[in-house]
Amino acid sequence: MIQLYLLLLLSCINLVVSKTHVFDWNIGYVDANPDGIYPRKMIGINGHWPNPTIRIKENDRIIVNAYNGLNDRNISIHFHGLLQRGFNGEDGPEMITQCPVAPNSTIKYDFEVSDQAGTYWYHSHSGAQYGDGLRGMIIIERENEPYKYDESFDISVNDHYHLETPEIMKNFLSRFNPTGAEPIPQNSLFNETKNVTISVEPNKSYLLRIVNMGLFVSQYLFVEDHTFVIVEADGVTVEPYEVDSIYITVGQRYVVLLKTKSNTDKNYRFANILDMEMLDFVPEDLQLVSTNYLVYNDDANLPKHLPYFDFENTVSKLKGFDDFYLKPLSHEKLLPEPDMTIEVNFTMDVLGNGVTYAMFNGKTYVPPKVPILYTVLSSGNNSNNDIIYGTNTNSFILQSNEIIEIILNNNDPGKHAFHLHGHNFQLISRSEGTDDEDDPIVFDPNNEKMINYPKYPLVRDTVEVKSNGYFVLRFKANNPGVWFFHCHVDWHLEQGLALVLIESPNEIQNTEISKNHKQICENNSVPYIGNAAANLNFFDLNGQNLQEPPLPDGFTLKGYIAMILCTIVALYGLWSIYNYGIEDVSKDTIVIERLYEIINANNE
Ligand code: CU1
Ligand code: CU1
Ligand code: CU1
Ligand code: CU1
Repeated sequence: MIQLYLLLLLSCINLVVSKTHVFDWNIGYVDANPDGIYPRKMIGINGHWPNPTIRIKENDRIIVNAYNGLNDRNISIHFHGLLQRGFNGEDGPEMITQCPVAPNSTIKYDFEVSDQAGTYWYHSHSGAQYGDGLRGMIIIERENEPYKYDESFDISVNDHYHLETPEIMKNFLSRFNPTGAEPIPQNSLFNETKNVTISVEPNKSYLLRIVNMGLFVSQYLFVEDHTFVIVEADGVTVEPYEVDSIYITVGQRYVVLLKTKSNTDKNYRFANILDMEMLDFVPEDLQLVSTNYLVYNDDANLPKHLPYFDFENTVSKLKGFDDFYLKPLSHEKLLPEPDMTIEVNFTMDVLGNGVTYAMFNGKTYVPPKVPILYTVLSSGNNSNNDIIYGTNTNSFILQSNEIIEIILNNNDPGKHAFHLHGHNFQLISRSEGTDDEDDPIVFDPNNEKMINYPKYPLVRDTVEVKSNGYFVLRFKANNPGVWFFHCHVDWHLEQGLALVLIESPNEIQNTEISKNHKQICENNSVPYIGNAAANLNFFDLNGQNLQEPPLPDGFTLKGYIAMILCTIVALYGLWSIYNYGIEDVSKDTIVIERLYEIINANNE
């Protein structure tokens, strides 16, 4: 009885304290020059770019009315890291939980942020669109912070491309890029610009909230002669962990404390460095190492820029750290043995159209014709049958409160940053990387070293898998919804490096699509009932979107013709050489001898 009373009291307090924040956003192009080198259009909000930071308190409500003022593109907005408990339909990824928002339409996102605080971000979830600027930070302030600080700074880092992403995509997903080489950025950004100065005072403690909002490249960050104490990873508070630098993949966040010196004689470099190892080639003019400044003294000089291209030397001096060893402050224990294991082997393969695709167990993710959440909502008792979600969406059905394990073996020489919507997961095992492509490190449940799981594993929402390595994740299926799991390197997501978790379909059916979200589908002529093929007979998949057929085995007709022609030409060549070889050369000898006679006669 007392407990019930307390619960009622708490919910009343909550009602009083929690606030609704309404954001009316007109999303449109803004002329900008982020790196100071190349003017280009960026996607801004209400006529401005960089975009605003959403700053709220725990348990507040967010309403975003986003008008698509771009004349040539669909949009969507995802709130990265927010668990959206009870608000699956507001999660944002197009064709997963909503339809793409057509030009001149306004989508309304409306949700409460319960039981979450820390550093998050919002970004477009339509193709690689956030690379064109539709991104910003979300800060959820805690009522009681577990650490003390005097002041805070928000920091974002980015890789930056000069061309707009639709243009980059044309060349990337093309048979003229048969190795699937990722587009190389032209620059990096720090707070959406370069050469940033951060003014600090001596003997103070600063809280830095850091997000990598990039499309592709992980970055190293450090402040010369200072240390960072990591206190939060992806919104999860962790036991303080002192490091000389951080390494942050796209999608990840770190919150660190930085203590300033007592001496104000000097200013210090604050470097952000693109991880060169992720690039297929490094153009001569790509500044890998960028320098910003921690300014103690306005009258003192700023130190010189670190050498732009000296990646190896700069990074080799850093001790770094392995996020695997960060411990949540909550001391959440290792979850028990899984009820369901999803094991995926990831490869990059060329399909019949000559384009390189990313595959989970031989299948690349291809978006369905109806957003998957809407298939769940319109399929009644069939929602528990994975057939209805199509053969190319990599969908898995999870049941309520099961413990789920995801084993991912990376049979690719690249590093990847995998992100799960709707959950924070435990990272319970992860290998180092290897350059030996023929012998990747594959997870083996009988290998004692690999199953020596930590008692209190790291919990986060975006995690790196190393080159030709593996990781193992666990989480409890306690958040009904349709949740995307994908590589946050958006070039790879565009190549289909994704799967979909359909968690507790029966419970999802207790929710419904908002009127506004239905209208969004209608405005874009995207169906919102039916299976993956938009058929109302849920087991008829005729017309569904499928991956390209494989490259043909052996030769095609064209190949045979080409081979026959080549053989004929080669035989003719051999015949000519043979003929030349057996020709009577005596006539030639007579001519040469005669020539010598003439030359000698002249000399005499
Ligand atoms: Cu997300
Ligand atoms: Cu994200
Ligand atoms: Cu990736
Ligand atoms: Cu996502």
